[in-house]
Amino acid sequence: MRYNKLITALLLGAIFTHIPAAYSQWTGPRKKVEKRIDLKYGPLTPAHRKDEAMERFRNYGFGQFIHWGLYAIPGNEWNGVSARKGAAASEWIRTWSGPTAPKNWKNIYDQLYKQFNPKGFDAGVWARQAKEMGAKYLIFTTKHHDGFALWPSKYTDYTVQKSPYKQDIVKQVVDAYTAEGIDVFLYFSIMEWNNSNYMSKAPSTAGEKAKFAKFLAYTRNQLLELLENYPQIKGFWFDGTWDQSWIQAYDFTYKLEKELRDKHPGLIIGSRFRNDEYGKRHFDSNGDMLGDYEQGWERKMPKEFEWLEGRDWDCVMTIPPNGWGYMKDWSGLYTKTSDDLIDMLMNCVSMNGNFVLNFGPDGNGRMHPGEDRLAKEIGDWIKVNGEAVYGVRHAGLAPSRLGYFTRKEDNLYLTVFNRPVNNIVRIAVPKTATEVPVAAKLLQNGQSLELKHVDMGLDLDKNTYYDIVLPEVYVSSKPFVLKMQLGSPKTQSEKLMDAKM
Ligand code: FHN
Repeated sequence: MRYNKLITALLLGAIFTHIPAAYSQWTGPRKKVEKRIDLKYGPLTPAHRKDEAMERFRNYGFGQFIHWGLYAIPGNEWNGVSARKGAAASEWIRTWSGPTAPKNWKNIYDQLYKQFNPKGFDAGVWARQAKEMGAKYLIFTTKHHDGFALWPSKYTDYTVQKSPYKQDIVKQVVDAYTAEGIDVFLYFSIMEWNNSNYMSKAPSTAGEKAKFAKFLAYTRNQLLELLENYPQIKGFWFDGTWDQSWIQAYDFTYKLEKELRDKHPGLIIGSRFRNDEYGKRHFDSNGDMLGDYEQGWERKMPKEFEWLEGRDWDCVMTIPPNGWGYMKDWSGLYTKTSDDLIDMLMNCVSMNGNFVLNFGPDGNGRMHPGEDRLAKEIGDWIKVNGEAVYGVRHAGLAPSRLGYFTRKEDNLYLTVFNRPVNNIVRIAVPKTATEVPVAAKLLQNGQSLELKHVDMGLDLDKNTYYDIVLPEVYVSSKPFVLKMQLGSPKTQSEKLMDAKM
């Protein structure tokens, strides 16, 4: 295949930077294990699933995350007092402590469900906005760490059914997004702060073991219930799986993952769900990924494509520095601009990842006005440039300082963020490449651009160059995409003698 040939040639020409020998986190360059060991609780699925559902996941490019729950009511403050310095994030407001925390705060929080009545909520409005923004999938919080279920779960009383609102929110969201052609993944926190059967440490006494066994049975029931109730969903996005109690339950979690997959063929589960018998999370003791995609890129992304070693991944991102649930007050915080977010989006897709942007609607079911504005700006950009975003793959070229490369079939895209002052966009291609840019245009309006082969003849340089000339009169206040047609090289790079010194 021509595509493969180009990739190989380009990869051979790429400069690989040094990878440090050891890296302790689950994100970043990884150390190869020296000796593989026998594991009973390793991966249940192949490293690179080839089925249709996973191919679809790879083609999403852009998704929306929604964090919605009781924390939307306070919106990171209470009676005019900000929780900014007292809680880790807006959706963590139940943990508010220190001098600013209201008296009896946890009790107040736990009673918030009696006020949950989002009259302004219309799942259709959210779904249409997401579609206009260009999201191809949604990750929606069915329950966060507080344990409040947005669906009428049979297995707890702490659900939306007990609130004045009463109706099944998960159903409305799943139906509305599915109707707009947006795939739905359900976020599910294992950890529950106010469930009396939950504990963070590994249960040790008989009493603790019995309690935690109840919690595990409850978790299983809820997950099977979600699959039963919402069969359209494509996957689960698990969270809150870092406590020792869950880590020690590896036999249970292994069997549960199997059961969920058997019940729902094609189900996609990321690397956060479970660990092996040695407590290794995301990647087992042999370094194999535990799940279908890397799920550790939260508010961060890989510096180099090579770190990913071909794995699938997503990057989930907040608009404020941190804070996933509604934050009434954005003042005094840097909130990412649409340029920041488009840059992150293109960075992700250029490395075969999906970029997922988080929204935190308020207690009435409306998005923050800042989110509305960003959704519109991103959507306007994607409408013009989506070809460079969806269904694309890593181009196999060394990174450009001008922007990000993506590739689809015989098309190479460069999304330009840094326009050169001389208006010449220079693209480095290995001299051995069998496919090179043969034509170029502006994706925005189809205008053809002058393309020249430039053989620099630099000693020790394995590249040859293609220059695209930007018309001086072309002005863009946003990143823009150059679309190149790939074909056989028309001219060969001259063979020059290496300098003898
Ligand atoms: O603690 C949560 C946090 O509130 C939020 O839900 C994010 C989303 O990725 N996940 C957790 C931290 O990893």
